[in-house]
Amino acid sequence: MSASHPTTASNTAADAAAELAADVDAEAGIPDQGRAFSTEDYFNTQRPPASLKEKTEAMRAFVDKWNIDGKKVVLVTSGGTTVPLESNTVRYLDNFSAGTRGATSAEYFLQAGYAVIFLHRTHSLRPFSRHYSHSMNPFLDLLTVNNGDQIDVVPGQASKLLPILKAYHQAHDEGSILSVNFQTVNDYLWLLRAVAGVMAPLGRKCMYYLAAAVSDFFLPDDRVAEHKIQSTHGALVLEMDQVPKVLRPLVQEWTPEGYIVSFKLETDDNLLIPKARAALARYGHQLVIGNELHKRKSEVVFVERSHHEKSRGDRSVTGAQTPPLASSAGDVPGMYTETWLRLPELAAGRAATDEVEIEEFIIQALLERHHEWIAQGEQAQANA
Ligand code: 9Z3
Repeated sequence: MSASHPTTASNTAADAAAELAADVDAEAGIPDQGRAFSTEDYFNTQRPPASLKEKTEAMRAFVDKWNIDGKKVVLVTSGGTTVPLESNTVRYLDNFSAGTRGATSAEYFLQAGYAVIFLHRTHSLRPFSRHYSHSMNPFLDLLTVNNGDQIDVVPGQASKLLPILKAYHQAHDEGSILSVNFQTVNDYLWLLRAVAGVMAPLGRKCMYYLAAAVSDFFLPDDRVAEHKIQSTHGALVLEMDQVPKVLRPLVQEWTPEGYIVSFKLETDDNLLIPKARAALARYGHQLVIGNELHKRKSEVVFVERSHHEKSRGDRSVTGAQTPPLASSAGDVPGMYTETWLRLPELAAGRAATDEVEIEEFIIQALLERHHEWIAQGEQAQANA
């Protein structure tokens, strides 16, 4: 399968941004990764998942219902995508993510009055039930047998469970959460395009919160073995192609009015900000939230264009702290603003017994930004 690169003049800025990202990689000693499918080629050549139509219709019904009610809708993507090596899959490559970020964030969005489409990896953590995951906090440990045939909740556990149970029932009774699952990176890409088509009519009232850990590489359909790969053939040599960068069509074509937040995961602190900036330059969306793997639960950084640089009307941020950069590739002084959210500072003043989660503060900060994004759209309409 050969790669194809768009060559139209309109891609000059995008190409420059891609070059900028490649510069950051080169400086970090990351080799160039060969072939890339264009988004168009990808969808023209790769098979859609069998459930695409049914899931798209469920998402459409959900969005239509809440659009009539005037509710804001957020797409939360969560968990890692797989890349199967065989179509009768025994082995696959996986991207790291338990789904904690997505599941936790979905709860805070619901609390803030959003309707949530929760696009998640099969069997990854889910909103509400995540508090009682089988490995961290098995639910059987919450229960005791009383009088030989009654089930009671262990003393002290009921008060923790009650607010979770209430919020869970409220969301399900109102129908304000729709869970849609994916497994492979191919499922994810088709579903993302479908949901963007469904959410686009919401205009600025929709948000994309792209926390799923999405593979950068995949095996095209025509190179996936049908049956289990046999070890009798010796070493396994894999050549994978690059997944198309679908953030670009998402921002520019599929949902031009949506407020789009992507996450950038790095394991090298020094790459976090340059890579987040490169993503903003490349795709032109509103916000990149950077997180380093080991510190992801206690600190994140919001990277966005500074007020005077914003082309899509996003808000300015104050109180920015910019750590030293490993790379200055593509930096124009003052072009980007970084705001760090650090849990110990944010949780100061809370009771020591409170379990404080960084997602609470992430969502709080996003609500303001999304509100302003909507207000700017209304203002622009009034001026037109
Ligand atoms: C993230 O960075 C998420 O915050 C985590 C959450 C995957 C770290 P957990 O589920 O982990 O709480 O265990 N998600 C985005 C990862 C990603 O694939 N980003 C791409 C990249 O870094 C850009 S879309 O290149």
